[in-house]
Amino acid sequence: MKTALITGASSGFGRASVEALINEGFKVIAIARREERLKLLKEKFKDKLHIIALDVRDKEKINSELKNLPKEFSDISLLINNAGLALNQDEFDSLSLEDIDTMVDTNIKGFLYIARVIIPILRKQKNAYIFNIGSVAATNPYFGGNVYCGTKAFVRQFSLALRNDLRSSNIKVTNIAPGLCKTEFSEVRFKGDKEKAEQIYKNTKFISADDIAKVIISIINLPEHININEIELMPVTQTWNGFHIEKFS
Ligand code: NDP
Ligand code: 8X3
Repeated sequence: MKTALITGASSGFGRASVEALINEGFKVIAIARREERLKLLKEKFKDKLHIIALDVRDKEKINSELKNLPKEFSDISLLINNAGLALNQDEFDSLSLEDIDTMVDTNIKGFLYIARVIIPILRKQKNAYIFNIGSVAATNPYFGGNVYCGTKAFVRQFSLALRNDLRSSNIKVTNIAPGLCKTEFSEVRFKGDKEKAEQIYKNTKFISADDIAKVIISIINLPEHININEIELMPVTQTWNGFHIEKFS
């Protein structure tokens, strides 16, 4: 039985991917900060799941936990590097330094700490896969996206460059760049303002977390010699908005 490691497994894409991969015959290591959520997953998936409550910004804990995995979960062959967040959607100079740090430290540094400790394990497998969760925000700068857009541009470019580093290995790398998806993402972005978050998804269509899990499953079931470098997906109701031209009044 193959083993996958998923960060951000307590909600959204990560949570949906836990279930989809277990249904696909994987054992899963689920990582997130909210231990109570992980414990509920453990009750459901029992010995198919190993849970680790940690903050991906905590590199010491990542190293100690992931270098001492239970034997039955130690042969990881699939990583979904997914934990991440946006905080606020305002002009850059109104962002707090704390929010800036949280986005950069989670979406870039935490993401790298996880990749750094897992890639040597993936190298030992006959076939391995890394899914990095980027965003359309990487290539479509929007008002108030500033730091978040920048972190996802990092994820995208890192993923593509990592493909070069791993070209003689058995590890494939895919950057997944979703558009509008309904998860806890907007509620986190707007700091618990459920009404504001709900407005984002009102009167339109959106991608679900299960849709993202389905994309991952369909990619891992492609012929072995194919690497999907990048996949961008949006709901049918989302497109680009063109350039903004500011007019003098
Ligand atoms: P959710 O808010 O539903 O899930 C985010 C997950 O990340 C949670 O499980 C959360 O768990 C975890 N997480 C956040 N910070 C940390 C941390 N410091 N350490 C460990 N885990 C952390 O959002 P999504 O599922 O939508 O987001 C998943 C990824 O997808 C993110 O990288 C996001 O940027 C990206 N994305 C989302 C889109 C969307 O429209 N929803 C579109 C494009 C990309 P906990 O709080 O328990 O730690
Ligand atoms: C999340 C999608 O458009 O809010 O990455 O940045 S967006």
